[in-house]
Amino acid sequence: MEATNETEKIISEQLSSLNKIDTTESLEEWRVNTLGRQGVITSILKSISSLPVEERKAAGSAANQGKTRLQDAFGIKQKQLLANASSNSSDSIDVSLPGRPATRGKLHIVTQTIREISSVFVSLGFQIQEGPEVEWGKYNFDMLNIPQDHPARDMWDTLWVEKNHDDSEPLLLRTHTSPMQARIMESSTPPIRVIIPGKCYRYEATDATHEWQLTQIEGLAVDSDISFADLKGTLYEFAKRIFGQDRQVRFRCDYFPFVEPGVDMSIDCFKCSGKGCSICSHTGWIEILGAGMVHPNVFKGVNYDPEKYKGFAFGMGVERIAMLKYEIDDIRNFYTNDLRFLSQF
Ligand code: FA5
Repeated sequence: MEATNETEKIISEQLSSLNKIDTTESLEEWRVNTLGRQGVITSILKSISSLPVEERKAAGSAANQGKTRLQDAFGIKQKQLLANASSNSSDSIDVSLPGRPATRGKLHIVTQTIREISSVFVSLGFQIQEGPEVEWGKYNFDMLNIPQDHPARDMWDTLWVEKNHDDSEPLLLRTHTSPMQARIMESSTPPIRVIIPGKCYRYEATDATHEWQLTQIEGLAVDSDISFADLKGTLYEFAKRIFGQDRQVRFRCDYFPFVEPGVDMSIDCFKCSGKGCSICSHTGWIEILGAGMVHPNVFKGVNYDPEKYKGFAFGMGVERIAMLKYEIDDIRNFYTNDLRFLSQF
């Protein structure tokens, strides 16, 4: 009886020391000392043969039951320690940690500027249309009063897709959005008030204010009583709404074969406020658009009577406008896809 009590005492001591274990190394040590070949249980079992016969049965059964309890408790402890180890490892998921903020995409600054300019013109009664970037030579030049071999073709250095072989119509990347003037007039009757935003391409060297891919917004208004004053009023209103009251606006005579008279419009340079710097080529002004009254020959080409209809047209550079508005000093930043630049807007 004494041996049985002693066995139970040892078993509960082993269980309580097992409870305190929190590393796999000390668990292994416990297993060897308790359940191993030279462990506590083995020595209890060995000692049974030296007990009086009448005590052996009870002592043996207490030792075997105790061994089973210790083995079960060992198994449970081993599982607990394994589970803890895997939840602490680096590839596990800690659901209590705060989530990583997802970065929100934004519209490109050129797209934002197109939308801002478009909303000004929409509020003035203009509609928005789009047209093809790969264009026939007929629309890019001929119908804009720039016939084959006309020196004005050199105004726009062209990227050709297919130059004319055997007198077939040449195909090119449009150098400006003006071909849409002809396309729209050809397929509709006045009154027309429309803007056409889109990409254009020029075979030219790049610098701080020139890119080979640029975005323009073309404007066209045709009606029976449109004058040059309407053109100036519309463009002043646009400049005031986009740049604010304080910026200086300058109109100068300019030549475009598809308008007469023709002008260009500039805004005072944001960097030097008109004093002259490298961005504005020391002129104090940055040109943002060309404009004028639609040339009678363009009207004739789309079967409009130039005696009956008058119209104005303009074509503005969107990147140049964004440069002025946001004080961007190099146009090449727009298309290098550097997030440090793009995420500022
Ligand atoms: C034209 O493209 C004419 N189609 C504009 C026009 C339309 C005149 C209707 C009359 C009537 P121009 O080549 O000047 O004109 O370009 C117009 C504007 O596009 C310029 O004022 C400038 O803001 C922008 N631009 C021109 N070339 C570049 C370039 N390489 N890089 C960036 N912007 C440019």
